Amino acid sequence: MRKIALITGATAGIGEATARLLAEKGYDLIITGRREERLAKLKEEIENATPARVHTLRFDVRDRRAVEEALDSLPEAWQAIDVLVNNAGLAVGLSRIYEGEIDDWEQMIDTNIKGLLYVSRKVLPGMVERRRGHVINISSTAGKEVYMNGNVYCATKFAVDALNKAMRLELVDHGVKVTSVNPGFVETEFSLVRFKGDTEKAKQVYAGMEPLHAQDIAEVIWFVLSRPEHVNINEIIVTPKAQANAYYIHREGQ
Ligand code: NDP
Ligand code: 8X3
Repeated sequence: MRKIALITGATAGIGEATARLLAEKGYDLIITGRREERLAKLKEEIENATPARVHTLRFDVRDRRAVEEALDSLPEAWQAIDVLVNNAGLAVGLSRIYEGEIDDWEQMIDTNIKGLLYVSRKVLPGMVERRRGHVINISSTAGKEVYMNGNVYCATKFAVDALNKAMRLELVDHGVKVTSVNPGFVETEFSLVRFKGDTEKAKQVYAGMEPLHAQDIAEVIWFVLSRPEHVNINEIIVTPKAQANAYYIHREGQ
């Protein structure tokens, strides 16, 4: 029987690459995000290119009711979710904490922590009932070490790290695996979002080094999922070759 993976934030970057790869590997997909046209386009492309079936759910993870309604709306054939990839997330702004934009903080906290919790709260009971499943939480090197001006974004990813550990503790006796994938710099729409559409600033983040590509993380997620049933990868940190940790990056010519 084909497995079902629900991927949040599949309209761009890591989520989109993961959706495409898991479809190739034999999963049916529930893809979510706020941008409906992108969801529809991705569904069409994946269904044309692979045997996968794709169900789209448009919602904002910050909106608790919308999350609940969307997941309650799943037809019966889509309810037995085998894999949850908690990927939707973002950084907004990069400034010292005493100069930070409080609206930006709220957006990060509401998306990266509360949104992840709302989705998990709806999906986990089914996994517990069926005594199988795998949750992959996308945290970050920013959830392992704090870097200058990263403050609240880092705090949200430290929270994801803590929730990942909590989930593993509380699901281990229910046959559900839990893994965190912690990437360093990945060139996606992430920096464009962080710098509120400033393409020049976004480009500078990756100057003089080769960042990871979304596909690199999709392949790590596939590696995690394709281990034998008795094996659980607890967490995995993956950076570009030029990145030593969350804040030390070697740039050519600098
Ligand atoms: P992108 O900006 O390319 O993709 C982010 C995805 O999250 C989009 O699909 C977006 O969909 C979705 N999303 C954001 N906010 C919401 C929301 N409120 N409700 C629903 N969906 C939302 O970034 P990445 O692919 O790089 O980021 C994916 C994850 O990886 C994030 O959790 C990020 O923190 C993490 N990460 C990224 C790294 C990087 O360097 N790129 C490194 C480490 C971790 P839409 O806008 O359509 O709603
Ligand atoms: C995203 C990577 O280093 O920009 O989590 O925070 S970083």
